[in-house]
Amino acid sequence: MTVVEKRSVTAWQELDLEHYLHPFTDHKDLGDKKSRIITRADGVYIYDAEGNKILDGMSGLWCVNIGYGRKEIVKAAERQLSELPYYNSFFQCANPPSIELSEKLGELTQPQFNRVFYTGSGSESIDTMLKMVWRYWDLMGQPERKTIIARENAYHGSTVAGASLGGMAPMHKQGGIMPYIEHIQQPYWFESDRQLSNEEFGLQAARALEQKIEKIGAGNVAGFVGEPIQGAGGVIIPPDSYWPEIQRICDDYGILLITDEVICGFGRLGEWFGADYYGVKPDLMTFAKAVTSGYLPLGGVMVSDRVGDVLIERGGEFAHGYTYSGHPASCAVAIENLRIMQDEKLIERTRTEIGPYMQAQWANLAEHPLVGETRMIGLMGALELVENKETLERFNKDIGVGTICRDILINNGLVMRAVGDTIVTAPPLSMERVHVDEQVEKAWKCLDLTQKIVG
Ligand code: PXG
Repeated sequence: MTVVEKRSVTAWQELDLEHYLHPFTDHKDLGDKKSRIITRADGVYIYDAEGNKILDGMSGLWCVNIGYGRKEIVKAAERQLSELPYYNSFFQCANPPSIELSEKLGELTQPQFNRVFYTGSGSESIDTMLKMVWRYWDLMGQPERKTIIARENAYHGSTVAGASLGGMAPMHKQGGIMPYIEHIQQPYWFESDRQLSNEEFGLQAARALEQKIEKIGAGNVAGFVGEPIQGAGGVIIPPDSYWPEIQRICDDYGILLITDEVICGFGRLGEWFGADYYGVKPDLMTFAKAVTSGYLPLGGVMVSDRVGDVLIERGGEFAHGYTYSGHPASCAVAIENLRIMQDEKLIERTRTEIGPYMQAQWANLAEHPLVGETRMIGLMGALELVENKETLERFNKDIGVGTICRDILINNGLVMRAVGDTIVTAPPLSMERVHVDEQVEKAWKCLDLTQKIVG
């Protein structure tokens, strides 16, 4: 049984160019280069139609945390699709997998979380969160509390609310920006003038929130949203002083704290959620990606009792929801995925074994002449490419050294992402030491090859 016809690589590429508009892609540019057609995957490797085996240092797109090819997941999906492939959760209906997953998520999250609202993606989770925040303050009798403060260079998805809350200038340019959204600086020490110590800089970056609240007027502010570690922005690991100060400010002003856990959630940092890693207590958490390890689409918002009790006790109907909210097959896959994470202790392993091993190997890349800084928490890391290792001066942007390096990496059997001149990685939590060694050896070799071109 085959669902997709087998074709030659060039036939796939031609059809792709003709008919398929890809996300975040310059199609004129793609026309010159052609797509790489990924045909299968197993463990920590993906395979393309030309037969290349590539170590996936990005877990797909920050999501395949348990690795590829897990037959238990396929069976869970098959069982559910046979029994009940779809039914909606509107009109007083529910299905067993979505209920069981809700119970499970209540157990895995901090004690204030006992309820979940399902979506189909991270972007939809962000939209849901925004509407919940507005609804909450309306029901609290403070409808003027509308503004949500987010960070520059944050990524919160591609829908209009996601792009607006995100801090990506090119997205704002093309999609506009919604009202009631404000941005403050990101806690990116390497990009700062580096005059302050890391810890002092963290405090200063957090206090930008306080200044913004004062400027807008505390009575107009609804909440603050941030990724525990910014992912798509370049794996920006905040100084340890940052999140406790953000928590202090949110508490002082009574505004809602929202962590966007779409990347950090489900083990990436060696804890279930980024909020757990940083010891903060959010009121809402958005999630997606690794809740199913990407095997099927699913997202959601964890709702604390502070918000949930008000929505339910005072709110009547919350006029919001999606066809695929609580999709039974996605929820069944999520349950099996979380079982695997727990039974195989993938998160403890990330915290105490494979994470520390990878962090130590990754840190060795700092010796390379092109590398100005390395950083990694759990299995989420970055390295900064610089022209001058002493002064940490970057290359001229027009050179595109990050993209050059990224292309060399994939042609040598390793996927990592380039965010400008920052190379980022988030490999599967199922990595073994041999895979870590392979990744770091390949990275070093490709840095050498990059240096030959730009050095
Ligand atoms: N929040 C965060 C923190 C994310 O990383 C989203 C929301 C949106 O999720 P959906 O499922 O709607 O895509 C994301 C998504 C990249 C890249 O290039 C990162 C994401 C998506 C696409 C590309 O690193 N993150």
